[in-house]
Amino acid sequence: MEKVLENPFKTKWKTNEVQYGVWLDIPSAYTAEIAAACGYDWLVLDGEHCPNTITDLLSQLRAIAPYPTHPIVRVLEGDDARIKQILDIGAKSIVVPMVDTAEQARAMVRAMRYPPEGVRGTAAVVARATRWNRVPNYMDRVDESLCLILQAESVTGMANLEEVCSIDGVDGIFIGPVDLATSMGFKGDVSRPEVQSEVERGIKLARAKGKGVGVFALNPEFADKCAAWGANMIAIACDALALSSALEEKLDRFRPGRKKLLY
Ligand code: 3PY
Ligand code: MG
Repeated sequence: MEKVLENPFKTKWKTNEVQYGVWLDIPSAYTAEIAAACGYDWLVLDGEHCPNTITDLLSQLRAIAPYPTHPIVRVLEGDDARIKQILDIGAKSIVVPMVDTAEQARAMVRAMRYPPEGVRGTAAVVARATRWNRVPNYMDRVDESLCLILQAESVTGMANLEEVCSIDGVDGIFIGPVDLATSMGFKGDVSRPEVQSEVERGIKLARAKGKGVGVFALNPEFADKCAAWGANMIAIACDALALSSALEEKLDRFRPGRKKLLY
C-alpha cells in the first residue's frame, strides 16, 4: 500500500525504466480491483471517455488502494474545480487531456498548487487526501507527491510541446496518438508513418527536456517502438477492450467461422 505523501510512480518516472499500465474505461470499482490485482505498474481511471462520476472515481481509488499499483486519474478537462476535487479525494497523479498551449499548461500547474503559487482551494483537512486531517503539515509537504501529466494530442499541442516542456511543475507529457492522428487528418489511424514519426519526435523532445513521457500504445509492436524511442510510461491495455476481445475469443473457439456482429 502506498503512503499518503509518497508517489513511487513519479519517483520511478524520472528514470529510464518503462512503467506499463492499463487504461480503465469501465466505471466500476470491481473491475478496477481486478486490474489492480494483475500487477501492472499503474492504472489510469478515465474520466474523459468513460462515464465516471466523482463518486465512481472515489470507489475505484479505494478498491485499488491495497494493491501494489499506482492510480492515476484522467480528468474530463483541465479546469481548477475538477482538479481540486480529484486531489481532495486522494488522487496524486493527474492526466489532463488536450493541452495545446503553454498558457493552458501553466494554468494546470496552478490548479495543482495552493496559493500563493496556485489556486487550489483549502479544505484538504475534511477530505480523504489527508485521511481527514491525519497528515501533519499536508499543505507544506504535498507538492512533491503530486504528479501532473499533460496530454499532447493535437497538431497545435505538438507544435507547442517544447514550450510546454520548459514549464516547472509539469512532471510529464502523455502523447495521445489516437487524437493526434485525427488532428493530423487520419481519423485515429495510429499506424500512419506520419503519426508515428510525430510520436517519436515528441517522445525524444520531452525526454531531452527532462520530462517523463507516456504513450497510449495498445499495439505491442508500437509499444516496443515507443519504449525504444524513450517513452517510460506506456499504456498497453484497456479493460473494456480486453474484456470484449477475451469474451469473443472464447466464443470463436466453439463457433469457428461465425459471422462477427457489427452494429
Ligand atoms: C489518445 O490516444 O488520444 C489518448 O488520449 C490516449 O487515451
Ligand atoms: Mg486522446
